Amino acid sequence: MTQTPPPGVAGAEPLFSEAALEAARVLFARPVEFLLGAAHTDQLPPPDLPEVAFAGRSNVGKSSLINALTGRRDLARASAEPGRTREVNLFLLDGRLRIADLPGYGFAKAPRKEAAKFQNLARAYLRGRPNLKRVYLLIDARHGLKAADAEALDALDLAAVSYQIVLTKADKLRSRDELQALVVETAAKVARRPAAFPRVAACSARLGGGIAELRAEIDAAAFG
Ligand SMILES: Nc1nc2c(ncn2[C@@H]2O[C@H](COP(=O)(O)OP(=O)(O)OP(=O)(O)O)[C@@H](O)[C@H]2O)c(=O)[nH]1
Ligand SMILES: [Mg+2]
Repeated sequence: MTQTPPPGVAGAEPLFSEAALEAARVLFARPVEFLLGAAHTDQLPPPDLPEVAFAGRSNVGKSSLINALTGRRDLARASAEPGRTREVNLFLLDGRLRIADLPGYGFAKAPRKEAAKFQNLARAYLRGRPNLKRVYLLIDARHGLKAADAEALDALDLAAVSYQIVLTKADKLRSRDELQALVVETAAKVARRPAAFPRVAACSARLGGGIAELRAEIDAAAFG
């Protein structure tokens, strides 16, 4: 199958027009505020605004990516200690888009057992948000899709929530070719999953690669 290489990868066709990239840049430069951390789904605000959510294994870079997208250093709390984000943390961008930082999965003393559970709170959130426009399922580019991620993908497919794979920490790979190969391989792995978005994104929160394009992806998913 053919698969569009990730933005910033040699040979990639531009995915978004200059106008779309600029509109998304402007959106993400608007004021953003922390709304609340919900330990239970009944603490969530009514589903009256479009929402996007960031999910993935502990330490994959969810909080760092939210900071990179919004250009804020410490909006979402990022940490070298896995399992840092334990609640559904909601942020409000420009008074019109909510962004959810979900607790990571796969971190426990018995990792396999914990991974199989895909955190009940995140699961409940994913099932119960009619305003959820897309979930960004983050995968560490050094590891690729793992068995533990299959549990999360299954949960998303079951909940019929549209989700897009985002390869994180792209700066840790040795070359663009390596990244491109991983994008193609990952896209093939999710091709038959009913709720998976066909395009696989890649980015580096640290160096900024792929961030402008991911902003445009989010803008399109939320308001397109
Ligand atoms: N090299 C590199 N490191 C990154 C990148 N993004 C995040 N990190 C590092 O990865 C670690 C985890 O990042 P977080 O953003 O806290 O990850 P998280 O997914 O929110 O983690 P939990 O909340 O524990 O589930 C931190 O040490 C970050 O500095 C990236 O793009 N490149
Ligand atoms: Mg976090």
